[in-house]
Amino acid sequence: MPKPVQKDEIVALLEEIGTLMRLAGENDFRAMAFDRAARTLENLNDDINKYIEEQTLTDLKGIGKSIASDVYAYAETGSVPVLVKLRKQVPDGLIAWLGISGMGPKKIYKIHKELGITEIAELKEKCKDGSVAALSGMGEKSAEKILKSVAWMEEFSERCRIDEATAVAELFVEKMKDADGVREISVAGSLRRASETIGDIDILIAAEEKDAPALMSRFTGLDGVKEVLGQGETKSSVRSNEGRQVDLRIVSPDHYPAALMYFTGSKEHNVALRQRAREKKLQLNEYGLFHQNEEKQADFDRPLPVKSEADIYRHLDLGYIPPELREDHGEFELVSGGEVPELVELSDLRGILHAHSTWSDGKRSIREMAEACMERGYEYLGLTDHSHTAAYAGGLSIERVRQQWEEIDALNREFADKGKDFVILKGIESDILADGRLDYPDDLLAEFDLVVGSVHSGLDHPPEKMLDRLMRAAAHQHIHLIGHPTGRLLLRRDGNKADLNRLIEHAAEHKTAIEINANPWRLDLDWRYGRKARECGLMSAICPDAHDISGLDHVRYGIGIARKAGFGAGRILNTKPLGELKKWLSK
Ligand code: DGT
Ligand code: CA
Ligand code: CA
Ligand code: ZN
Repeated sequence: MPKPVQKDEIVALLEEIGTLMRLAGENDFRAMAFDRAARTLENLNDDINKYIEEQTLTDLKGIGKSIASDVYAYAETGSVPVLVKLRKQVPDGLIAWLGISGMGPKKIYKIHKELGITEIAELKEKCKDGSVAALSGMGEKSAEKILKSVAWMEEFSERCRIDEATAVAELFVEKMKDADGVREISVAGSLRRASETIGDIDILIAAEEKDAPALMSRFTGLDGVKEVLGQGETKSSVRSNEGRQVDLRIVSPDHYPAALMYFTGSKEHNVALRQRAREKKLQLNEYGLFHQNEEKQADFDRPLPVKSEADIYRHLDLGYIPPELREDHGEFELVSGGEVPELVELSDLRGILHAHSTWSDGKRSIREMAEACMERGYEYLGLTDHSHTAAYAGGLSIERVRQQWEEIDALNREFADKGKDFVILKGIESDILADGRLDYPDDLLAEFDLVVGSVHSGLDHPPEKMLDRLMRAAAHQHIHLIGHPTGRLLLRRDGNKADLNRLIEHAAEHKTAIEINANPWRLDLDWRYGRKARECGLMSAICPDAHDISGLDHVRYGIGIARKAGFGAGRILNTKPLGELKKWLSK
């Protein structure tokens, strides 16, 4: 019996075969057949497993016998002989060349074959010494372009952190929003969805057709633009000074709501929405929502009235789905029946938990951090410097802890005398030791207002051992909050592989919260655990882990992740007013 497969998985499989065939220098017609089949399946609305079971894939236009049997083989055995062969045949080094912008598989194969090289370092050399320029169909210009693209690739990985993308996007939006003819402007794509890493930045503008050319020229001519990658009437792409790709699309005001929805994605969310539309004999596309004609296509003369994204969702009997949730990750169940989940917002935060001062590895004094919190309108700061074992980060000895408390008491007295409604909580970020114990003896831990437990050493422990450590810590009578549970650094270092589903169950049982570390390097707990956390009743907190004043503002990225996780304010400890928070911490 074939195992059930996902359509996406088969599409990716066929695409990989097509690409590898070209990299292997095989007949382009054969490779194209795989691309065509991938496109066909991508657009398939029925369950692909039905076609596999009945062996009727060849009924679909664009899928021939040989590709169909590859798919059947995959469903039956989990692998495809032709792919296994290709993976062996194509040198790994060449695959990396696909990341060079402007280098397609055919060009890669040609250079590889004629110069006998497989590594990017070799490619750079051959571009510099004139060998690439000497190839037929190439030239000085092509070689230079390749060198430039390789330099880009090496300097900027393809994806970036959300704080980097946000800074670039805000600059572009700022410079475009007041231009003549701009009716509406928004970021779209993964940035609007608050994804943890961003590929390119998408910006959408609503404007009349007559205003579009001037807007496009303004965009491609902005100061922040280093290189224009492409300029058209409705779409342009540029490379920003920081090396990020920014795409701008201009649509007419009528099309704006549907276009915003389309270009916000995710692709998977869009696919599910279009399917839902078809079930109602409607067609959804980037222009709007339309009735179907006899050919089951959009009848552009019969649009449904749409003034906003919410209207589109309503026509599809759905509540408004906030952008952060649009990942086809359970959001449709969340809003079925027209209910809209109330997700936590930045303005719900009452205080800061998890921040450092010069007492350990922070850059600012306790007073400076507290004053910055007050300026931002917060009621409390849960100060959590590092514990003793974290010697590299200036972790506090027991004696230093007591001295720090004196300083905190003095500051709190001063704030009270001045009539300021602000309190510093005595907290600690205690290392979770190799065996799962916390740093410091229990009687000292008991005296803190707030105990965060984090793993900072032995990060490479195997998953079972790591889970054990975390579970032991979560069950500790004096811990309140687990810090950055996987320890990942986005785009730089993978986190531990402990089974977080089990940790979440266990932490919820012991009334220990797990933070969403809002530092854009971390964003850990990952939002994908949101459903599990909601089911278990896990509490969380949006923690900046600030080591400086600017770090406090990272909570905005934590809000994005909490919203992606489907969390309302009630699940976030630092939305509680001080009195309620203290009550929660003391139980
Ligand atoms: P990124 O840039 O990799 O971080 O991720 P996105 O989601 O921003 O992806 P991007 O920039 O390629 O496209 C922006 C949105 O446009 C995407 O989320 C959904 C929509 N979109 C783009 N291409 C397609 C497509 O082929 N099919 C569908 N359904 N939607 C697409
Ligand atoms: Ca994008
Ligand atoms: Ca894009
Ligand atoms: Zn910390």
